[in-house]
Amino acid sequence: MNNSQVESMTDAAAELKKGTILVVDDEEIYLQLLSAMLGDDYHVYIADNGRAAIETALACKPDLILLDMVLPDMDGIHICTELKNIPELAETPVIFVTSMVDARSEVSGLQTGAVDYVSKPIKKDVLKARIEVQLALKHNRDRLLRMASTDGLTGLSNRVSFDDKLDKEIMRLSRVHLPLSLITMDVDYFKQFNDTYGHVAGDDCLRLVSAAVSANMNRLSDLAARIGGEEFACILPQVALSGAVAVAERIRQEIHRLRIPHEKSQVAPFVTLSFGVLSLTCNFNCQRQAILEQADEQLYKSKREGRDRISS
Ligand code: GH3
Ligand code: MG
Ligand code: MG
Ligand code: MG
Repeated sequence: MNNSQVESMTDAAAELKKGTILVVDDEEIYLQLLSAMLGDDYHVYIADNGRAAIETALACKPDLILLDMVLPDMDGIHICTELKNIPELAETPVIFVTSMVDARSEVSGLQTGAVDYVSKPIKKDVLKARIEVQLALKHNRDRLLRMASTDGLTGLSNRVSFDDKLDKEIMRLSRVHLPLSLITMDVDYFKQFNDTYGHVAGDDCLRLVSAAVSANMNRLSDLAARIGGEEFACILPQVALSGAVAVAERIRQEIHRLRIPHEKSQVAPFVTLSFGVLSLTCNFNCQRQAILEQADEQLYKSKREGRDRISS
């Protein structure tokens, strides 16, 4: 077997690992024991104090945390409480693994939000079985959350997650003095497209348009959504009006390049989109509904003035 075969086998073995687990314990012997016990099946990270636990969790985004109760800098209850207050980690399941076997400790551990409580000395098979249960639950929950926030046809965010994100960004706008931009888009003469080429081709067209929209989202904080039948929108936090208009123009041109045939369009022999762009600053004391109405006004201006254009 040559080196690259060995490497690809190692990669394959790494791929087969069933998740990432962070082990937090101040005793070297437990860190070693748990790493050895879990290392073949999971990616294992370790931390020997509370601060390191939180930093490592933020960096490695584990699927599960095994948490000791007694640590030098903060106790397990305190660490678990902190984890639950960090949005990116709040949903990460925590299992206490501890020699504190009294009922009061166990109750407080569970009340803090831990999903399970396992006592030391560790029974390998029992701990592994409990880990499996929690990872399976997390896997299912993640899948349901993804499904609930994704548009089934295009894979973009759906209306619910668009509204959630917009509400969050509006709240942030009142605290942070940075602009927030919104692009709304609508396919031109799409009813005629469906009438000419059929509903299946219409769906394919919407998928192509979605891919072009999503390819132009540059930052992790940007969000592209399908907010109606043939209507799309992007939320661009910390982007000023000129930047958002530039993004809209790139999407408009990308759609042109696709040259999706549309012989009944009154704009061009291919599919085009109309755009509305709106930029908000902290002075803008608005509700989501009012903001969307203003974005729609811009979009309808584009429609009125001939379609395949951007109004802002
Ligand atoms: P305008 O240029 O003014 O936007 O005209 P339009 O024909 O695009 O607008 P209208 O609102 O009259 O029609 C929208 C069409 O989009 C009608 C509907 O059948 C179609 N549509 C909505 N959702 C879907 C979908 O999921 N798949 C397909 N194939 N068509 C859809
Ligand atoms: Mg300890
Ligand atoms: Mg429409
Ligand atoms: Mg339309």
